[in-house]
Amino acid sequence: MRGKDNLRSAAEVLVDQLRIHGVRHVFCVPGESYLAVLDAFHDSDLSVTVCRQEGGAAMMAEAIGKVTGRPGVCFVTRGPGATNAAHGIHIARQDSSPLVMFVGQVARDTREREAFQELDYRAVFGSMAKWATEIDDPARVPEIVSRAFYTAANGRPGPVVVAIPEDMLVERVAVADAPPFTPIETSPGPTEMSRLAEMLGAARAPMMVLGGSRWSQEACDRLARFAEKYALPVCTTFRRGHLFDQTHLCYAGDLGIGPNPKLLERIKSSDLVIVIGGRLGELPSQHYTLFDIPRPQTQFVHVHPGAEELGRIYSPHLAIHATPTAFTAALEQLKFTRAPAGDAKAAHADYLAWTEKPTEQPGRVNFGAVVVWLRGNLPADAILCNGAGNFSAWVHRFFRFRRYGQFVAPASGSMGYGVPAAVAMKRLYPNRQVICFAGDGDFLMNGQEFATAVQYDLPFITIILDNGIYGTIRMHQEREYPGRIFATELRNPDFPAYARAFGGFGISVERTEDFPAAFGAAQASGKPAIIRLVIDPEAITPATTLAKIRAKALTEKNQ
Ligand SMILES: Cc1ncc(C[n+]2csc(CCOP(=O)(O)OP(=O)(O)O)c2C)c(N)n1
Ligand SMILES: [Mg+2]
Repeated sequence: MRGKDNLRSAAEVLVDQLRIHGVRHVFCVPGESYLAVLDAFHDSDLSVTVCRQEGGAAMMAEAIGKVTGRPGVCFVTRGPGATNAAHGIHIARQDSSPLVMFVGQVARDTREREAFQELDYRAVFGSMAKWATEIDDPARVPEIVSRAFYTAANGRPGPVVVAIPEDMLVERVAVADAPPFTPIETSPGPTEMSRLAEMLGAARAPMMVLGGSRWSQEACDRLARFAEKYALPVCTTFRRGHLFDQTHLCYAGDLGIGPNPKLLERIKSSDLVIVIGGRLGELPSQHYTLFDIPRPQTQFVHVHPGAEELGRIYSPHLAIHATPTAFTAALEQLKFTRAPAGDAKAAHADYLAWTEKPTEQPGRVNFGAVVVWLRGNLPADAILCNGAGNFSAWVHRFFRFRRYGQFVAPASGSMGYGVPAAVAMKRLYPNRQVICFAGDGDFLMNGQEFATAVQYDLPFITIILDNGIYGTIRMHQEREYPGRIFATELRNPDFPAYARAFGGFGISVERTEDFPAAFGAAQASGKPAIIRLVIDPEAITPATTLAKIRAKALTEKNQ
């Protein structure tokens, strides 16, 4: 957009630049520090979602980055706006998701005086963001925004923070737009691929471990075809279950918190482990115990899009610097002198046995049974979101993800993620069914974004697991300090009434058998909905109870 002088304000250049880079959605909480950008949005065709808290806005943008592989974008105000948003920046960092956050900044001539809400964003986000910068010169907006997109999306993706001083935004400039950024697919070289073929051909019991970002449906399909051709077992890491069709005959299970012990045994006895896309962080590596550091005890291949991640913790027998998408394309061309002789049958049978039926639980609502019902009744392209808490263990274990991008949850273990992620997914895919699972603690960390769902008519269903405790912490407390309950109990609001107060639909479920009807009613309402499940706090994991954990800890203490 140009004025009569044929010039544009820096804010207009910035918004034009977003459109050129393919941005369709922006999430924001407004601030007087970037009014000029809001005004440029006024005449643009971007879909702008105004949120209730910057943490929510940043998580929404992160969720867009997570499923599309292209940077999600949010705008927040200086100082408290930016620090509120830190939540989403941290998730983007740990989950390797592309995100660009713009922060309104004080005017350039007041900087360094600790002006109103002034912060030094390079310092504040220095260790959290992949790049943190500030634009001083309006003529450099195209250059810096372009770099922000390249940086966020390529290599190992991550968050970029760009501070935009308010006086800079209103300056008018004649400047050419930068062209659209391009995602760069780093392809493996022929030498590494032939070495991989040799290693696979020689392996007795190989295992593929999928994680991280930079996947696509195409990449997942190619990997599945390769696994099927050679009967290679495949597992997925913490909260990356959507990278492999879990009903596929080669699916071996979820390598996260509380994994199937048989999966762990199988990985430990593998003579070749191929980690594709992920960092094999603390949770999937079972607190860094699964493989020796730095040199794993088994033949170890690491495929990662970030060169700096290869050899960072594990010194691999073969390192392949490639994006999962490019790597899986190369896999399809792989030539063997000796074809791999995998056997995924037993691994998949172990997975099915572990997940087929819900476990017995105290209380009248068995969440495992609810998840099993959902897995049989949700459409194949439904999207599931959640935050953090023990409740998510039932989703990881009993749901069966089929498609890429179907599971949107923080590998970083950040509470409060589910509702913002569901808002973002419903904005991105209005015609897909979106379900959010939230703990009672987890929900209220960003429950205010339920108002955003109502404001934009986003009818997703939030299932709140109301057990009256910060269950995860209570579980650890009983393990470490049995019987000494402290700061883990919750007195909750009436969640269905909360939903109704916001203009949504709310219902409580006290027995497993009442869930399908409640779900139907939530769907039929056509509104954002909350279904509260009354969960017995004793039902702390699918495998055990609080009383058992306490008793075990007391016995061990007394020994
Ligand atoms: C932002 C954030 N704060 C604190 C924690 C620590 N934490 C992890 S799980 C948890 C309790 C979750 O409680 P709830 O949502 O009720 O789920 P439950 O474990 O009871 O199923 C807490 C406090 C965290 N992971 N993230
Ligand atoms: Mg709870």
